Amino acid sequence: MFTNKEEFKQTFLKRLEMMYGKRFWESTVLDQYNTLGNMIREYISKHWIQTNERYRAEHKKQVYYLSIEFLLGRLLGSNLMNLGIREVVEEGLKELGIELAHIEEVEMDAGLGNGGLGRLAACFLDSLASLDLPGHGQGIRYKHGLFDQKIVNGYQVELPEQWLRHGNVWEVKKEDLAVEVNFWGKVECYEQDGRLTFRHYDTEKVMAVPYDMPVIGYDTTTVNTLRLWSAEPAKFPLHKHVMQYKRETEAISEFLYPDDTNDEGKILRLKQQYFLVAASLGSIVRDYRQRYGHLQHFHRHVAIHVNDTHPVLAIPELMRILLDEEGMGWDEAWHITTNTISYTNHTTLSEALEKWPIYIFQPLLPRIYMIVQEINERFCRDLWNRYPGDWKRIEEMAIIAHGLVKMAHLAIVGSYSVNGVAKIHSEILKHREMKLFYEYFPEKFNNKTNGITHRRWLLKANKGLTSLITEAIGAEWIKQPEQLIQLKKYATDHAFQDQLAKVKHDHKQKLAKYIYEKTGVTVDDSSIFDVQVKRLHAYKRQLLNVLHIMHLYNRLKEDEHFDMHPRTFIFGAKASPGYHYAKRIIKLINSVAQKVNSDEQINGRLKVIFLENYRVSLAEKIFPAADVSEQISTASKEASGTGNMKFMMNGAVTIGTLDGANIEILERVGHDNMFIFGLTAEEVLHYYANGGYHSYEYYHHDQRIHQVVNQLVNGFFPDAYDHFEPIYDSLLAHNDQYFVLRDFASYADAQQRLGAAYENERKWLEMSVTNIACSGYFSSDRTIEEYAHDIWHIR
Ligand code: T68
Repeated sequence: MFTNKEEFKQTFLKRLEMMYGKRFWESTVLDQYNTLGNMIREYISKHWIQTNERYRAEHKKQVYYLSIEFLLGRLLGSNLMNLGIREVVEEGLKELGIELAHIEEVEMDAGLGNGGLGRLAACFLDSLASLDLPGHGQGIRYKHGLFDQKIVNGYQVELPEQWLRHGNVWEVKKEDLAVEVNFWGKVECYEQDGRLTFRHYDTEKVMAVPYDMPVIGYDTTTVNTLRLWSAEPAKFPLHKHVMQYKRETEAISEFLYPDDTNDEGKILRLKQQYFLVAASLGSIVRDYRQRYGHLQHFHRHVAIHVNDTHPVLAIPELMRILLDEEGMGWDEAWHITTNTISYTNHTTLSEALEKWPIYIFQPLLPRIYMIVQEINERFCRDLWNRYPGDWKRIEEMAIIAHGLVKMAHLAIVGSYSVNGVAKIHSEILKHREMKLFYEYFPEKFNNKTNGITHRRWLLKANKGLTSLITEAIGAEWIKQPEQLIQLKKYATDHAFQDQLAKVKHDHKQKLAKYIYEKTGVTVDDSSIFDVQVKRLHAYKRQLLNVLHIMHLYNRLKEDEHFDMHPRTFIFGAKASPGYHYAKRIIKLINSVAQKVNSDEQINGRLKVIFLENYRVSLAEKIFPAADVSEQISTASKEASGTGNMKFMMNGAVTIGTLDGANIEILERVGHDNMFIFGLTAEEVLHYYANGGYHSYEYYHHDQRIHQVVNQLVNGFFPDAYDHFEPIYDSLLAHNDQYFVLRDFASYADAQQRLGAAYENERKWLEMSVTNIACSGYFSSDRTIEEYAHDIWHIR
């Protein structure tokens, strides 16, 4: 391939001509991007093959991480970095008169996910490969990832996302490895050689075709695989309505999270889940049979991890294979299955816990449903033996009850490990949400605090900070991120602080430029960049942030002596298309932005920016430029959060509640380096147990709250008519479920402390350095080492 700049240039030019049949000077940036991608794939192909051969030869236990989402973002930059060829390529291209950065910008994000859960899966793949661990991803190759968001008149508009429009250089289609997946049909049961045998027939067949993407480790020859499945019609469909069959089949891998407010949508989602599971297990088992012949020791060589409940059908599907295809008895099959599957829970919000109506489940997956019924009956029998007569408990724990299949219950019963994603979250699971299960299976429950890959979120996104750190403490931290703690000795070092300030300021300038280009608003790059970027959800309380901004605005208008360091509040958030309340919050943020940004009287001391279409590639521009990280969820609601870690690692200081991983950040940086406010989880849960609180009292007694809440409905926003009434009602008529008004005063106070702290630049920089120094623990390398050691038992 190429070993130096000259060779790179030669190869690049030749490859470009070969691929596109034109001269370099005629090529587009897209041609150049595809050429580069193609060269990299070739560059790593040997290592990709060798990695698989090595795993096979060494009989290594393999982990398969099943996830309905993989939020990868762009791959060119991270692949070049992980391969250690970024400089050669960058310089080579420069000599040809092109900027690598420009080429990187034409890559479409692989946006096959919503938020935290999907991005976590992507970080985990990066860590697995970088730690030379045999772990692979399996997911769905959605034709359209999460929608593109446009803001029109302040409202969110959704457009279909088109990441495959120009093809995908990173994937290899493997038609020969397609797996057949069966839906609908009938099951017959007969006796053969003295045992009950089941036959699933008259089914609708779908071909699952794999597209493999290489997952390239950092500074290593390990290349793991992310296998994404695409749904295609069977070659010779024996179907009455061929066109309809074709449409319905392709729909399976068309969209991430189709609307499921109606039954048709629900069926499609359940189809997607079974499609992922059946295709993944089909290919894992086929591979395994080729190597070992029989499946009796399957669990010793394979670990299957289910990311939330979406792939939990892996449990009955593995049972089906072992029972119906391998002819095993129930007990042996159950032993293997429950020693193969492990499960991560990502939420305690009851509305997010999946439950499938039987009338949808049973006809679509008749054999799988029978197996789930059998699992349920056996489990309930065990419960009866343990808790004789305790019907209430058994009813609460059953997998099937009141016409619903409870996927979280199935996950716990059919796996050997159940983990939460931050300490507090795992405790809430054990002692509240899944209390009964914890009593019954205490040994299954454990915690794995989330992490993020420092390679994408620091090395790639913030090269200035990366060099600065390495100059100070050497480069070991890159392989051992917990070494970042060495930076603590530089926390009060003025020279180091000054360089850090410069790096931060450079990023703020760049982001200010981006903001201007996208929104036409000028922001002051010496103002405090206070950022809240995440999915829009009531519990994440973007509303608390925006009400406080309205309050600051009111003060600036009313009190000419009010002295405040200029602030720029930056938001990025997509709302689920059917989540109307969340969409109104987006409109509110934009209405406030319009009002504030155009008010000359406040003289630019306050600006509000909503950046549309928040996604991984935009996040990489935002985190390095942030001064303040907003992590203000209602305590007990945010399972972990991972944005909090990305901000911290880039030197932002957190204002946040005692929720999710914020608590573990606080344990490391201490109250001197973080602004904590609000109710604790215990207080919130206590309120819930006692019927909530009286938001009216806070509205009546706090003049600031009174004013901003009234402004939602009194014509203060002339462009929004009565559009904010539901927000007003959520706060007053519906008793403010998320304690926005309850936490307002405490939040405003924390904001004031933060503003005062920013005035002392030395002190602020000390806080910033301390946050970076303590962020190593939150590398996903640490998280993955814990999974590998405690759950998967791989080396
Ligand atoms: C997030 N969950 C948690 N869910 O909210 C966050 N859910 O606290 C945590 O840090 C992160 O997971 C990683 O553990 C999600 O992102 C979803 O996106 C989701 C999607 C569909 C159904 C349910």
